[in-house]
Amino acid sequence: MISLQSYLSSSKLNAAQAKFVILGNEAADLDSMVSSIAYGYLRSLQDAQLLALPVMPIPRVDFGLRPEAVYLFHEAGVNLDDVVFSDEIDLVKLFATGAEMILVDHNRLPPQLERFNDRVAGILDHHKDEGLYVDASPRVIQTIGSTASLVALEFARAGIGLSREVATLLGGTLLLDTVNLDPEAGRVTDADLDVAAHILPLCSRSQQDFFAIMQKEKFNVAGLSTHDLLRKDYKEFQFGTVQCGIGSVLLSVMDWLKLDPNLCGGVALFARARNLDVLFAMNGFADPDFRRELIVFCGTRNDHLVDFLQKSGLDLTPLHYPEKIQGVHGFMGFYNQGNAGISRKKLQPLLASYYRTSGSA
Ligand SMILES: [Mn+2]
Repeated sequence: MISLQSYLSSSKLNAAQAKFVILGNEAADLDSMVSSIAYGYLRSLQDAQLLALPVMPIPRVDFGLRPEAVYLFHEAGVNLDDVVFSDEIDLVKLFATGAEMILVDHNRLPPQLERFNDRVAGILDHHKDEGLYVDASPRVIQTIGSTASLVALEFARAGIGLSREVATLLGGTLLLDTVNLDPEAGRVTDADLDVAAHILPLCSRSQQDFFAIMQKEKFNVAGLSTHDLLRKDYKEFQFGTVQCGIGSVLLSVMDWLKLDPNLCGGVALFARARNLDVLFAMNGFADPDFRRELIVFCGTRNDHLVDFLQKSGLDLTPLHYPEKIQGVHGFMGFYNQGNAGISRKKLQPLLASYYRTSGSA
């Protein structure tokens, strides 16, 4: 059996001939990157001629913004020189020569790739099913803690055992995504537990140690600017004519202000540079239990939007310590989000329904 490392180096070497590009979501979180690598590897084990190429959907320089991924790739023995990033491959050219795509950890292409909708050949995901690409095969969209679990299940279905490297990648991701398999966090499912029971014994560290390191790295924001914190785990959505960005930011507003006293200016600049009508920062942090805060930045003041979020159950309470900016910069609101269960994955469909009925920013 070819090793994960040989698979990666040979897929990079033959990148220009790839028949399948395995692509995670644009936030390029750990689940996306790990799932694309592990699933590409599985497909190549099933068919050595297939040339399935995992592409990390971020420029190489941005990989360092994800210390949990830096750690886990190293732990699993993945050599970064053998990983392909979005700025190292001409996807347009690949698709023009007939390559197809397999989406992991999302089931709708971001706006900038929508012209390749007809190239989506397969999906493995755990987000809300957008009902697209109905002919894709496989088309597995399942409520589960992590796409990494779905990939592990695909290995099992294929009757292919997991090496220590692959188990480490999938196991570390599963632990992080399900907050150490904690039912209280509301992410873990029975299927994840089955997967964990199977793969964690194959990893080189105990579950507790492994999770503790992953969690520490995930929340490691040393040296990051406001710009970096916003783009580190960022997705953009178009709702009608409304351009909306949502960054997931892993520290409290108070800690963010300590890192960057000009937080407001930085958020406004980020929104302007991307022509956003609205920008959310979803702040999630341990205090010691998991808590959320929400920053809403709008080009023009929009009380309806906040009212809508309130009616949708976010349980928002205004936070007063930063000055609101109004006027040329736009309008910025800071809130404690009492309902910590509403993540970006849940906020996005709420916003889609809001803009469908309100029709404007
Ligand atoms: Mn995921």
